[in-house]
Amino acid sequence: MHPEQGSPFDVIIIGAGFAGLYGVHQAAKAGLSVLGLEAGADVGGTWFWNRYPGARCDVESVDYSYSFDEELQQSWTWTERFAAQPEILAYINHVAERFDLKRHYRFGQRVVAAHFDDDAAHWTLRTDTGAEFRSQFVVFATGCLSAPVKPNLPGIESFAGEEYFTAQWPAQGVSFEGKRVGVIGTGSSGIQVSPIIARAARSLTVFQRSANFSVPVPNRPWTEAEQAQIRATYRERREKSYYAGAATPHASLTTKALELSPQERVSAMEDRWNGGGVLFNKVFPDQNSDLAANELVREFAVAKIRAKIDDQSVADDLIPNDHPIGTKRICTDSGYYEMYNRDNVSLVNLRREPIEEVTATGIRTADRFIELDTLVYATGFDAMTGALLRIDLHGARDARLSDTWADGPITYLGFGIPGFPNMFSINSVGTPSVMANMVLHSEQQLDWVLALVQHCRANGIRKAEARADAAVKWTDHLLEVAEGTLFVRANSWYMGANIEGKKRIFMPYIGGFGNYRRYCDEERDNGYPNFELS
Ligand code: N01
Repeated sequence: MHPEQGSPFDVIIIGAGFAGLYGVHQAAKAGLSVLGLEAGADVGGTWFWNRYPGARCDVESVDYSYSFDEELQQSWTWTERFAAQPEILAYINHVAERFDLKRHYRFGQRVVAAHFDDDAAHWTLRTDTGAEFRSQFVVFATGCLSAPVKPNLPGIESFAGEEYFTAQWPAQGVSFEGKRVGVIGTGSSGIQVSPIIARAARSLTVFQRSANFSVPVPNRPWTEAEQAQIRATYRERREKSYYAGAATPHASLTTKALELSPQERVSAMEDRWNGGGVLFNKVFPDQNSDLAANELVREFAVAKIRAKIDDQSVADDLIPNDHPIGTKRICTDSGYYEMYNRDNVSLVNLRREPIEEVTATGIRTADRFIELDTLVYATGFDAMTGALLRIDLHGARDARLSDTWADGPITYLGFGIPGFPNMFSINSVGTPSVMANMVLHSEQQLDWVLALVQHCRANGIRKAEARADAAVKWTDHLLEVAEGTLFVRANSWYMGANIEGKKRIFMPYIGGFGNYRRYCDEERDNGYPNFELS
């Protein structure tokens, strides 16, 4: 309840990650009564939970940061090109303190239910502590990769050693010294954490179900000259990013792969491989849509990977052969492949040798028993829809999100779900989100939603609900764009393929951040024609 009047808040924003914090700041600045609810004990979102050693961003730090305040971006100093989790979390805390945002939040409040009252036109949210909060508008800034999934392995509950999830890493850290450690999962998290464990542990066994491509992160401190240059041109850098494909100043070449000479192609790939991060997925404009172009990039990466591994039979297992390169998120690593040259590291290929059971003391595969003191799960998330679907969500006319999305998630521009008035999902299905720089993406999302909230308030509008036909059309459009790419060929979390029984559809909007932003601008500038305003 609103502390002063006992009346509902204007807006409740759920989540204290990059998106939620920015939303709370802008809402308060606009004079709205705003409450932030956060499941964690403090701010940080993804970077609060994923504290595993080696966690690092794959977008350059100077881009993966807020742009809304010139003084903030001029005064903060990123020490490294690709920031590590502690520095990103320190930045988020700095922002929260600088703009006095924590006072708007209740921490340790995981929203478990949200019900819309049609007559009163407000939402009632209940948290896991039993507390209830009401607001006219609700914004779910609950993250795309925030609903961790524990694997469903026989006997998993019987393991008597230490167990850790990369996505719920203890703040006090973990010692692997002298331990026999197993890591399950070889996505971005497993690939980042494993080399660090390998250096400390007595032994490390990596259990791999699917191989992934990884590009080395060429991390280093920014030089003072670079920092000065970035500060001097920050505005231009941001302007370039606001309507760019991935919300960063970087773009792919404009010439298609096969139209370049072999030397030009290699030089372009070398350049992007050395540039690091996710840039390697954007060398040629057609690498994610034309299999022949993709194959050139794949062959280049395979040669690079093979060169790092002493035992080529291990390399055979580590090189993916089940998806075009880049159609699953390319990982970024620091010494992942080289790690397999160590005597204390071994790889178990679960496709050949599946896990039969977990016991109190280790893992039995089809071929052997591996004794373990510690198990690390880097087994991923129920991506993009999981955080919302884990909440008991009832909209207008008793709509339930689980029913509305039974045949797959539909949204209008990601923000609006038919049947759920005054509720906005941020960085959701139907947005570029995970394909783009999440920080600028979050700014765009919250600016758009808060403009709609203010439009409603200025015009005496009690309810804003996405039109069902607009949501169907937008979802068809996003699937059509995806069908024109190779992304639909991979069993990726983008497709919902990592979750048993989850509807397979490509969830993010792959048409580019700039194009998406133009659709959003148009909707706003035309007075929200695809929303029912009443
Ligand atoms: O999760 P994942 P993640 N038995 O889903 C395996 C972002 N991120 O946390 O592929 C055995 O990619 C599963 O196997 P398979 C980034 O967007 C970014 O690593 O389903 N294995 C897979 O290998 C990333 O894409 C950074 O066959 C099982 C792994 O677990 C996203 O988050 C860092 C299993 C899960 O990989 C998710 O990454 C970290 C089972 N029962 C994360 N169940 C940066 O660098 C699952 N697996 C910025």
